[in-house]
Amino acid sequence: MKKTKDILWGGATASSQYEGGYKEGGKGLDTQDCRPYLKRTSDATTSTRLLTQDIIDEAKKCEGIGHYPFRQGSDGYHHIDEDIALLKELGIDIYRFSISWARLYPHGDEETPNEEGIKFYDHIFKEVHKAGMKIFLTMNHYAVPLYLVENYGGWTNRKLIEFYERFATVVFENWGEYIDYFLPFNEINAGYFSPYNGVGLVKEKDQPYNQTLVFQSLHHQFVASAKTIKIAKKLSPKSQSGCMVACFCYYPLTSTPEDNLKAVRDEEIHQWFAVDILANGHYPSYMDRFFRENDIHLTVTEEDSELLKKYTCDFVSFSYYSSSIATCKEDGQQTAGNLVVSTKNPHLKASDWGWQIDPVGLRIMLNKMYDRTQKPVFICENGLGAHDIMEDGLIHDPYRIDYLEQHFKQIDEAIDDGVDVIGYIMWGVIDIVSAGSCEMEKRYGVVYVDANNLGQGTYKRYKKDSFKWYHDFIENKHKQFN
Ligand code: BGP
Repeated sequence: MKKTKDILWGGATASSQYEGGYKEGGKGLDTQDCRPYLKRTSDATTSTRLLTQDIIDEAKKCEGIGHYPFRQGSDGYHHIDEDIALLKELGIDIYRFSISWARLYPHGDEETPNEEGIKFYDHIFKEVHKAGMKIFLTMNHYAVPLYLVENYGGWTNRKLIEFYERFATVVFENWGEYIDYFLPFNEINAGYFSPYNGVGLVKEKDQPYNQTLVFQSLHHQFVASAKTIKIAKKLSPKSQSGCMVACFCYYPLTSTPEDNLKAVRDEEIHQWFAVDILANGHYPSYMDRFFRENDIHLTVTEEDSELLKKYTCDFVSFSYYSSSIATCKEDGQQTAGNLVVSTKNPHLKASDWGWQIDPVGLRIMLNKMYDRTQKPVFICENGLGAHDIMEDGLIHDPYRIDYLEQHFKQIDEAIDDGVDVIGYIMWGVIDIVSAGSCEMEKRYGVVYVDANNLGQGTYKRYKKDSFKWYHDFIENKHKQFN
């Protein structure tokens, strides 16, 4: 029986939110480099998340960093050695990071990779390995080369599967020996509710996304995921392959049967369908009705179905920040959440960004994910985005320590429930730019980066109070739990 003291404890970044150096070392522009920071208003998230061509054209005209935070991230490109040393000092067992596709393939359709990109990641893999940390690799974390978006239509084009295979082959040829766990895609279900981020689909002005295009793009990613697992089995036999979804943990607003049915349906379409395909190897039957009712017609070849069936993932993983409410009533008071807006839960407190804090929801998701797939489960993103204040080089973040403590207790409960948990990875372990709202000041880390939403600051690193807390927790974890 798995014990909490035996699981892995880690931290995560993502290339587009962390690296910066958006044009250095031969890197090409990607979708995230075109997302502007806009002062938070109700529609800011939409316009900085579902980009139209005019916003992209505007971004391409801007030569420098301008107000495009992902072009600078946390300036990891110039702080990588210092940051790996900090992670080693923190004592984490495993570091999750992603590769910028456009740093290896500036356009995305080249036959051979950019050598400076290979050198950059070669250094990272070797240094992280030398520091004694395991590696959890996210191959692609939202950033699609802009050239593929503008010249192929992003993932609507089946050609992207072939380009992705080239990318995966180079990754596993060069670094397969260093990779312990990997995801072909971050939050692969995000393509449904965030098509620009997830599948590189430019939004038509004043038009809803064409749902057949969205789900055909997702299908191409599912096939690319299966092909990546096939490549890894050959080139990196010791690595474990995973799938990952953003989890929303829907509760019905009332005990009416209608609200309960809505909670079932919302979870199916927002998170389970991608898990069912990648973990079980076929489209679940409830999607037939969804496609029929939404007039969605996919092109699925015999080979696609064979690949999905043969190359399912070894483990399942998810990001969890907050739980959500499902209701048939339209007038419920709304609040923000990771990637999607939810109805407010009157029983829960919310973060500074309105995300509803619910540690028990993490235990529920762990149980549901394990019961559904019977595969080992990795929590590969969790944490608290907050306004941290630095005074005289000190950052007191008791609210983050409390958030983490509460969630860790629920992981221990889930393991006691019999869930086979592989590990926990704290999101944004070093402050990075927020994926949803493009804000540097929405901080998750135990390491503070001195930079604001406008990219002003020294970019110096400072350990928050939570740094020592997490270090001591990992060091003494066997005393925390049974
Ligand atoms: C997930 C992404 C991460 C991270 C996280 C927190 O969707 O996988 O990239 O950003 O959300 O969200 P945010 O950065 O919007 O606070």
